[in-house]
Amino acid sequence: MAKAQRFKPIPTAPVPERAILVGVDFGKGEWSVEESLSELERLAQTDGAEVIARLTQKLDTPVPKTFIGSGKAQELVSLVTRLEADVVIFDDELSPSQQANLEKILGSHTKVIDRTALILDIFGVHAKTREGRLQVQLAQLQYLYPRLRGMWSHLVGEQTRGGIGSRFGQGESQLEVDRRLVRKRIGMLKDALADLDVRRATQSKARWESGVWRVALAGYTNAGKSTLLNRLTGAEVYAKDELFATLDPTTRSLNLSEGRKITLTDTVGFIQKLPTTLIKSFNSTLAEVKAADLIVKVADASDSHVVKQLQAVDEVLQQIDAQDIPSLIVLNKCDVISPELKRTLSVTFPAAEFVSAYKGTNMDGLLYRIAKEASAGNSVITVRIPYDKGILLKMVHEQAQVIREEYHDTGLIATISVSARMEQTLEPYKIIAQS
Ligand SMILES: Nc1nc2c(ncn2[C@@H]2O[C@H](COP(=O)(O)OP(=O)(O)O)[C@@H](O)[C@H]2O)c(=O)[nH]1
Ligand SMILES: [Mg+2]
Repeated sequence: MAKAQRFKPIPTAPVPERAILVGVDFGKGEWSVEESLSELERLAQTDGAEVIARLTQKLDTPVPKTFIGSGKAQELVSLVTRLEADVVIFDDELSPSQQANLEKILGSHTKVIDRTALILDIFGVHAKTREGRLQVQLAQLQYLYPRLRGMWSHLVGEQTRGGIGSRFGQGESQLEVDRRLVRKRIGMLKDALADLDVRRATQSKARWESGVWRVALAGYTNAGKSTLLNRLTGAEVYAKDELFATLDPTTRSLNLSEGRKITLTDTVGFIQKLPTTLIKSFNSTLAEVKAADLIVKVADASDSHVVKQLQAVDEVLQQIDAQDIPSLIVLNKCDVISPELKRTLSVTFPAAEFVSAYKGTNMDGLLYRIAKEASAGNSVITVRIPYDKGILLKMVHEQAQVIREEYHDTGLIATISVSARMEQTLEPYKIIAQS
């Protein structure tokens, strides 16, 4: 007889936390405070919260003690009480003391976090690879470290609360919240990442030497980078209508129509106000972007902020010193935009390629542009490659555009169009063309 089924409680979805968003209008920057708060709302939703109110204030500079003015802070207190909010999320990064002061004013039942903490929390959930997780942990601990005093009372008082903005550090025992241990852990994470960096650099050098041309997909979060990688290479990267669905870089190879092999890498998405600590700790992920021969900037043409999103992408590229790498703008999701919008966008971005990664529209056009970039700056050389240099023969056939080839007793004599990098590798085999 079958065993009696053991009773299992039906799992219930966690009750979403009630969040109030706070934004300050400093009268500068590309994004209005409302636009920036709408994005913060999406981030909060991604992290499992329900936004119940927004509070904004116009200021020239943040108020040192509480970021917002004292009158506004009182307004926030009554709003929190009236609406029974669990968490207050500031759109800008709070200093540790501002955060502590606000928590004091709001009382121990309300968490105070900022955009950075929220993004770090989402990253913690989405990082899948060892390297990704180490990077997120490092960023989280670096963020926590100066805030430990505040967090300490928080954790002691409300150990069962959990929820958004508090998942990182989850499972750590009280002892581990000790500053000294955190410092030690930060050191260990840095060491582990440095080891991985060395390995990545070795792989990257090998790829460079093999002459494989590399394309990195960069772009705002949710622009469709992962969908595009999947479409072009048949990869199965997680793609979802969510902010920061993918964090870990994935590289796949792809054959261009002329037979040449290139690689395509999907990386972490960008966002405006991306915390600098995060950019720093995502060094190894972003190294993939820095090492690219071409950066394909993927943008969501159907988003009303497409222009600003591309600016934010350029800002991050500048911060990681990748602004001089050749790039190409791809306006994605063109299946859901009107012909009028398409016309307007093609005036704003005359060199952009319109595609739909989802439908597979204009993939040929995009690949043609990539191939053209791949052979830009090429020169035509003639080489003689002995037959025992199998790797070089393979390289010529896979990486170069062969214009003419003849098989002689002494080796393959080929006239090929190659990049400067490959010309350097083939330098010892160059011969003067006879024609
Ligand atoms: N309509 C439409 N949706 C798309 C297209 N490309 C991606 N998406 C959707 O946009 C969302 C984000 O895509 P994803 O590839 O995860 O974006 P990523 O954050 O840049 O990697 C997903 O829901 C995709 O299905 C497209 O060409 N058209
Ligand atoms: Mg993605």
